[in-house]
Amino acid sequence: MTLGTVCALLVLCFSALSGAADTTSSRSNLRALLTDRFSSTRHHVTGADAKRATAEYFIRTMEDYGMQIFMDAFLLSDRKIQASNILALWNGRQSNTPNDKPVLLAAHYDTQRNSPGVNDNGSGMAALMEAARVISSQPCLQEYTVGFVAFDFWEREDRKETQSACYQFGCGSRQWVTYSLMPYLEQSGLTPANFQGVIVMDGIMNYNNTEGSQAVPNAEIYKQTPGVTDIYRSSEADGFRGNFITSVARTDYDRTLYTAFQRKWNSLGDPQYKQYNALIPIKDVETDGPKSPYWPVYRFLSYSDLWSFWKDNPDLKTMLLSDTAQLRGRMQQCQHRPCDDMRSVTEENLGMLKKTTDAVIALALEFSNTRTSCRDPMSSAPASFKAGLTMEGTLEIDGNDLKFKLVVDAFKPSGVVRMTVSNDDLEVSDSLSGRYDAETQTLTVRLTEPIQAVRVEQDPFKKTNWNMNGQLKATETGVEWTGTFYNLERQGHSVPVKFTSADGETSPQSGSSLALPGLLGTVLCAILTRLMQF
Ligand SMILES: *[C@@H]1O[C@H](CO)[C@@H](O)[C@H](O)[C@H]1NC(C)=O
Ligand SMILES: CC(=O)N[C@H]1CO[C@H](CO)[C@@H](O)[C@@H]1O
Repeated sequence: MTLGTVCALLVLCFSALSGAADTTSSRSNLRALLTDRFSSTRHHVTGADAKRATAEYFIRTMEDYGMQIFMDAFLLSDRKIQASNILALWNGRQSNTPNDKPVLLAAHYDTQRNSPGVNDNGSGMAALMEAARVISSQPCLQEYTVGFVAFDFWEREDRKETQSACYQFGCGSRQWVTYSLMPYLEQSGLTPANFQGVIVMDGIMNYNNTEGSQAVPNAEIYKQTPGVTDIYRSSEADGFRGNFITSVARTDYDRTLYTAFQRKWNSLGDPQYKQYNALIPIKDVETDGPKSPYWPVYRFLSYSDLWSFWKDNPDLKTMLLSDTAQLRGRMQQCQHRPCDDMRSVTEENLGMLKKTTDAVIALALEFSNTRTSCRDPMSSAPASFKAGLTMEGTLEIDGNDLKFKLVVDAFKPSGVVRMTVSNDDLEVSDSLSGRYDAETQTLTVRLTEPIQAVRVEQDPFKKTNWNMNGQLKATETGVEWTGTFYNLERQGHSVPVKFTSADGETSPQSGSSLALPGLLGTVLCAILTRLMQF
């Protein structure tokens, strides 16, 4: 091996490795989310501004993480009250293909009329957003899609209330599963069997280690209910302390979810926080549940957004994480009341929220097949590919060659790329976001916001499939991106595209733009070269 080869290998080696990204949540972020974002009533009548602000904050934050946003707007109460579910997609290598195996995390962002809803369900939303931050900062492009969905209108109301909406629990999630999830799977050629499942988080931070703080109504029935006896016995042996998170799932059909969650939980520290399963040994809970002698227990367990998934299609794998809500400690008095407030944010409670969030993150990273090390996106990309770069290219649309301009708005260490594509003559401009895959030197971008309006005649999900994908190469004058533009709305129309950095727009800089790891390799080489000369 020549010295040159050794040097080349060294540079490659040092620039190849991405620094291991953190895979755990931050306690202070969780606290800040609860304090700053989820501590005032988020209700369409009594807290409309706060609710709107929460939705906007969720969208802005997820966009900033490089995710694709899909709003599902719908109307309730004789079409008078507007509602919206929000989905943020962290797309992987197999997204929008029949090889995808998506996994979803979910929570609801609305509250009851008179409750700040810090625990219910600010805690689920805080976990959802913190998990999104950690997962989207991983530099290795994962195989499968991870979706983060914030549901509107979980909470139901009495018709007597002024401007009431949603008279049955889970209006938002029922709407979403039927009109968003199922069409989304179908667009990618997926069936519920390809869907790895959804984790619904709802009230997950009320920890109480006081003996007897865990209430168990109808203990005689609970004790002998199949799937629930274990949690009853464990809790009894521990003096009915409210010190655990419950995974509610169906014994056989949701097994992959609750076993993985338990595995992740047990691998984390802080053993004072426990985890138990409450299982329902029925697949089609809506149809077959009522026939069971234990129906009152199973029905109680399924009072959450998970019901919307099971109801729509029993093949959708679903698990709920819950601190048992109004059955524990203070929440016996505060559930859905004004006192579900910042008093919930204690160090002990944050500890349980953090452990739950970390187990969920670990599960999502495993299910999406996110590797912990890979080539570093920034140092593997052509040196002049960075924020501010302008490229030009032609796109064939309806037989016409149209010139488009692409501006790179951001290129992050996680490989996230945000761009604006525009055509001045047509006066169109769209935000794109995607990832640079250092392993294959491929850049894939999608429309950032496929739709923001109430569903009309067209199927908005087709727009999630709009993408541009191609190889990114350094050229003498800058960068070239060659690949295909794919638009499902046009019958799967796929056309070749080529964008090149505009002349004089960028000068390929070597030294200054070398990433630190690459620089390290270069310096080592120089030293090695010196040594070899002696
Ligand atoms: C724990 O539960 C007990 C019994 O319900 C209650 O009196 C106490 O206030 C709770 N402690 C906290 C910190 O919520
Ligand atoms: C504390 C808690 O869990 N509150 C509510 C959160 O949302 C679920 C439904 O998704 C309700 O059942 C809980 O009451």
